[in-house]
Amino acid sequence: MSSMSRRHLIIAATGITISPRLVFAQAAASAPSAPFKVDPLTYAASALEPHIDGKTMEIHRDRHHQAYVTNLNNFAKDNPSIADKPIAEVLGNLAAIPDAIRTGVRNNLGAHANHSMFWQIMGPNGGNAHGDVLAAIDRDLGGIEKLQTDFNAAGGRVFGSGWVFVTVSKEGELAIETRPNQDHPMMDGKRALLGNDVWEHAYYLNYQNRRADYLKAWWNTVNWRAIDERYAAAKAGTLVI
Ligand code: MN3
Repeated sequence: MSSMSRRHLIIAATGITISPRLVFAQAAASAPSAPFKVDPLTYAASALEPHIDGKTMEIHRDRHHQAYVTNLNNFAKDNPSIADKPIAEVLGNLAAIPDAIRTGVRNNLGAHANHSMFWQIMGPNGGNAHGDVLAAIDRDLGGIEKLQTDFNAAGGRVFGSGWVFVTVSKEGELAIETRPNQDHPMMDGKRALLGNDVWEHAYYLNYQNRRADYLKAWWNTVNWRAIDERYAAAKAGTLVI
């Protein structure tokens, strides 16, 4: 029996009346109506200028990412299990999602994972690659310059909308991979160390059709301290998004 129906019985038995507002508060506490949310930015929207302008950041996060999250919360009303399990588990087993919402969950949960990662790996004064991450980049991707050249080329080849990633295995091996639309490496049981959004909404206000210029400038926004943490978490098996 749910806590709501128990409460109704108690109320009926005692004759006590409680305000609708209290009932609503209890219902909200026992079953969150909006389990997905856009996390707060840890830096100002304008902090990445001139590489990414504040207006683009605001529209991208407050409208595009928020719209994906709103869609997810609507799916979760009738399918709470999509919010109860780790994102990697849901995205890693989309076949288990009911037919009617599978494509919607793929697109919107993929988008939520992609964007949550994206805001986290950027920031002002992000420093440079060093330590274990740099060693892995040297070993697997031919060094930082070759990584950037190859990553930008791969991002440039994405036809239409999609993402370019550096994926990381549990052993710490790195690879450059792309995905269409809002697909995420977690759909293949992999993890993203970092990734860049090459949907036009990520750059169009400032760069118009010049995706190559955006891809090149984007490296100035990367927060290598966050990448260090993600790399360690990936090897420990604790990287959530
Ligand atoms: Mn986007």
